Amino acid sequence: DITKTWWKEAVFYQIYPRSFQDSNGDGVGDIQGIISRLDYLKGLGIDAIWLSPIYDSPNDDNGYDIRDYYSIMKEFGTMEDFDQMLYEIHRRGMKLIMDLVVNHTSDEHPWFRAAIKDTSSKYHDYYLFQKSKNEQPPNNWTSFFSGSTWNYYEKNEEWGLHLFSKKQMDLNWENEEVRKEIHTMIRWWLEKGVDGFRLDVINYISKKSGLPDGDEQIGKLIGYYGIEHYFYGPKLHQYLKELRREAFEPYDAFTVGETPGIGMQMSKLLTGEKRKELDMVFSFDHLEAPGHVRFDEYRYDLNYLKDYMCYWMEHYGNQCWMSLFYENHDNPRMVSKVNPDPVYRETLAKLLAMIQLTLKGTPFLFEGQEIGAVNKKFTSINEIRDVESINLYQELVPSKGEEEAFRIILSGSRDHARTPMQWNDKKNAGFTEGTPWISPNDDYLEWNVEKQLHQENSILNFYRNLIRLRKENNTLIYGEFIPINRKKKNLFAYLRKEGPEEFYVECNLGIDSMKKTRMKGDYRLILSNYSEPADELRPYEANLYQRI
Ligand code: ISL
Ligand code: CA
Repeated sequence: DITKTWWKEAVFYQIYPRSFQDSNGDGVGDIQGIISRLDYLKGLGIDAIWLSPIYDSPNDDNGYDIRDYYSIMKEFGTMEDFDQMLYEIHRRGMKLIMDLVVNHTSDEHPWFRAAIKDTSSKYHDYYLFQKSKNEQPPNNWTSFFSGSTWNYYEKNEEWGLHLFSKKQMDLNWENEEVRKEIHTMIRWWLEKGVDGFRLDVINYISKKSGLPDGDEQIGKLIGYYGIEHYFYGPKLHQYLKELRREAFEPYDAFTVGETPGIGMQMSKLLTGEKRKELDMVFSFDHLEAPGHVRFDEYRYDLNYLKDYMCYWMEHYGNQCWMSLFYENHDNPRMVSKVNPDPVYRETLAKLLAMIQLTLKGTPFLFEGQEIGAVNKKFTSINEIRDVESINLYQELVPSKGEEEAFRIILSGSRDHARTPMQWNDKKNAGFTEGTPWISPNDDYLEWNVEKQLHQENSILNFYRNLIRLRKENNTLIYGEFIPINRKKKNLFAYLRKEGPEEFYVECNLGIDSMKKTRMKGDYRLILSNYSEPADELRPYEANLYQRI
């Protein structure tokens, strides 16, 4: 009784365009670069591409600060390049989903310009401005990128709200005209033929009216003040239903919401098939172990991932469908979080691949994951480009000192995911002929696409095999998920079952060998991250069997 659709069967691949492939030597990835790598993605088995923002932007937050929703960032190319890319993606039988950033715009967007130029203009109400009696901001909310969420506009003697950087101003979704502008813009891209959208921080769009102070306790606990007033706002469902009706539905467009912090029950309400809101969400609770935040230095225990996944698989229901991911452009590399010891890098990367591609849900790979990319050993704050890291560093230095502040940045910086894609062992990993906007990880001589394409047992070919198996066997997509020996620490074993077809996955989540679970029946090993079978489950061993 699960509805079958293309996006449940697809394997998605996220491209961070700035870091993927430069085609003209200016050191910045671009659309022609992407076009030149489409055959590679097709060869890997990718069905759909999620492209991080490529709209015109002053790049305070690498495109997540949009100046013009209707044009392409000059550094990335032209609208003709975009049209060509879309054509080339479709020609290969793949789909394209765009990044939709509509919680905020750049402060250089013409709407915002008009809003601050003349407070009586209609555009003033497109954003969230407030007066304040004293010199203090209107409330105690804190920005995700450090400091207050309020920026003061002296000429107008008022404050403007920004949950992210002060160049990313929050839109006023209460204003119907704002919502209509957004619907029109979405339809314009769908009219071009794009297949759907990833909706940036879409659960933040509705703010509690009056924008009251955030609770002190919650602020201290979560690390950001005010979040309870917007992470699941009063009109969220209304706005999403309207978006779907007015923009997505007429084009049968696919949507995946980026929804930090909402947990399972709210995810169900956002994605329940009959509720007609979103198709899927990215939930993030599994990216850090409980009690930890991204900037902590700690080892991530995969037993937590197992518990989280089992819990979701068992309770999310048949009306909702999970997204499966560990990485994106906002997070350090998973292999590094779990175990940075290079001895385990390859085995661990393959174990992670096995889990991601055999659980029930839609896998989203992030560029570089398929070659086992790890965090870069940045050595100085001068190598860091990300606005979040730079702001946090500046906030920390006075109390912690430069060394400690940099250590914290190094643990959690989003730049770990943003170093150039490692294509080969040539200059700058084959990413650019010029000077890259961020320098590549220095392991690229050994770890690159070209090398792994030629090695039969590479991580890349492991991914390729898994994707192929998933495509050839619907059971790996729609089949029931049945955990085996669930309570046993470090063992992650499960069946995927549909009718007479059955697959069995067994994984060792730790570095100590362990006993195998005896299964009744005959199973044939079809994929393993070890070249020879053994009686024990070795460190990070991952095996896929098919019942015969
Ligand atoms: O910043 C957070 C807490 O540290 C996250 O929960 C945050 O809400 C989330 O990462 C939002 O990310 C998205 O929107 C941002 C942009 O910088 C990110 O790159 C994007 O993925 C603002 O547009
Ligand atoms: Ca370029």
